[in-house]
Amino acid sequence: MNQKIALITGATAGIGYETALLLAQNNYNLILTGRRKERLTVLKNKLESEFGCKIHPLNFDIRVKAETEAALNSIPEEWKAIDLLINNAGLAAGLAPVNSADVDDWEAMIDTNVKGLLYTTRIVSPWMIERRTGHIINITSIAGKESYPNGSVYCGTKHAVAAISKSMRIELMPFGIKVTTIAPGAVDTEFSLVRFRGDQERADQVYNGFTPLSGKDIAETILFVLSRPAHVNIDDLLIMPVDQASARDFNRK
Ligand code: NDP
Ligand code: 8X3
Repeated sequence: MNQKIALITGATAGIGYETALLLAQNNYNLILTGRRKERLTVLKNKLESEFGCKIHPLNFDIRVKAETEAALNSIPEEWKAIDLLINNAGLAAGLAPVNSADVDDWEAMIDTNVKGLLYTTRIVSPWMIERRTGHIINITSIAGKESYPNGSVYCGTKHAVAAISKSMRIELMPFGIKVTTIAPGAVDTEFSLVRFRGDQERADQVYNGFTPLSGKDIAETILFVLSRPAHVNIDDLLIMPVDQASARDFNRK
């Protein structure tokens, strides 16, 4: 029976899904969140039957404060001893300049990537403080280190998460809580399909001519971060495909 508890936001696809798969095999019971309830149910059944862990699925839209608070506060007492929070749920919506971008896309990104992360952390971090232990991993991006044209708000949200994480690290240090940011370059997940509203051809072009990172690569990186000795924290980790040297420079064959 697994011993530790992790909460992963956005576990129905991509990085969150692969991380759930790996942590289930590495001593974690998991609280898994997302809007797509059916996917959460399938994942729960798979992980419990294959790896003998316990899964507590939570189906809510992280943009909606009341929904997020209600879902997280409904977590049973025995599940509140959360050792690890992975703030992963996020998206890019559209790729357009400030003068013509869709304002609703901006709101979706800010509400999910920044406000959703804050709502979640606001509820879970006091539980960690009470136990004087915990680890919070925030998934930022190369877009949190550089800004690229037509990505002002996505880049802005990831820069915001990087800044918020730095303050969190200082605030939570006295309680022995580690805060890590992981900033990936291009990862082949549903990310681009979501960004381009289901346009598979356009999404595929993002990863054309080079080998992108996979969700599994990021899951393994998370496991590396978690496997450091108790006195060591990886503050910030930038991980890129070999054929990507910046947010905009790719070696496409
Ligand atoms: P995916 O689209 O594959 O997965 C995104 C996950 O976030 C899904 O599980 C989705 O669940 C969840 N999510 C999105 N919006 C909401 C919402 N409103 N409420 C609840 N859950 C939500 O993308 P990735 O796995 O690639 O993205 C994970 C994180 O990694 C994001 O923060 C992204 O910004 C970041 N990232 C991604 C990179 C990439 O190239 N792919 C690179 C750098 C960072 P559901 O739809 O079921 O709600
Ligand atoms: C996702 C990577 O460069 O497409 O965060 O914004 S990028």
